[in-house]
Amino acid sequence: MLHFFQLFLVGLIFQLTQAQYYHLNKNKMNYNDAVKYCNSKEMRLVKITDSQTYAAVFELASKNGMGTYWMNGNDIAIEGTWVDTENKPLVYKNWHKGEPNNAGGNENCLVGAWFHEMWFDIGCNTLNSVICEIVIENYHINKNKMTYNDAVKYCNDRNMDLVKIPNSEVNLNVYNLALKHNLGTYWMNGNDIAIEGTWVDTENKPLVYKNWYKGEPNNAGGNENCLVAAYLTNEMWFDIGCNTLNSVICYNANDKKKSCKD
Ligand SMILES: [Ca+2]
Ligand SMILES: [Ca+2]
Ligand SMILES: [Ca+2]
Ligand SMILES: [Ca+2]
Repeated sequence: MLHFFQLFLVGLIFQLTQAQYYHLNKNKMNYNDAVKYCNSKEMRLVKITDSQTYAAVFELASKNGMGTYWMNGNDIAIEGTWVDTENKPLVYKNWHKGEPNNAGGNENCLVGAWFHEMWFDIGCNTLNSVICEIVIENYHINKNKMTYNDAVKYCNDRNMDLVKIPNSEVNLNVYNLALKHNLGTYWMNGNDIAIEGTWVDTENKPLVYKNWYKGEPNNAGGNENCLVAAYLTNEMWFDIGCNTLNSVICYNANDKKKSCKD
């Protein structure tokens, strides 16, 4: 059991840098699987928009012994026209001398390598490590404190949802966003208003993933029916009165990122 967890922890390293939030996986996979892997964490394959971002990513990859790693870019649709997973042209490029060379007529995906601070085109079915990043523009953060119902409405008014936490990776992503914005306590999408002890989201779907703090949910005073996370206790959850006042994180669920062949 211990052995399994050690392997798990070696494979998944979460790193925080100044402006961006990254998740590294040293397991090697093809480009499409890398795109899907990141999307499954509500993240995306790392996008390099400028030289500073690239310097940060390269340093992170080198420090963690990533070898070769996918970055967000391909010329699958039109040879020589490099776009990201949202089909937007790559603005910043950092090709190694002589690259992209489309060797063998079939190098359509973007890879970085530890031994050189430059980019290569490579076959999309080759196997490389993965760097994912939080899609910050999918989140909207409001430090103003409000009740649970007001938080739900605040997000809905923006055509967003109060943030849902489907798994531990998203929980950590959201927690890191909260930390960066000094949120203190913030609402998440969950309540047991209708049936005490039965936790559902705003669509009345049961919460699958839970991350309660020790002794929680305790329904203190018989009236704690809404879901909150607190800065002080890392990324753990509490039930709390729905009329208490907490900050808000909304998520844009309508803007699911497309993987390059879906
Ligand atoms: Ca190509
Ligand atoms: Ca090449
Ligand atoms: Ca309760
Ligand atoms: Ca409680």
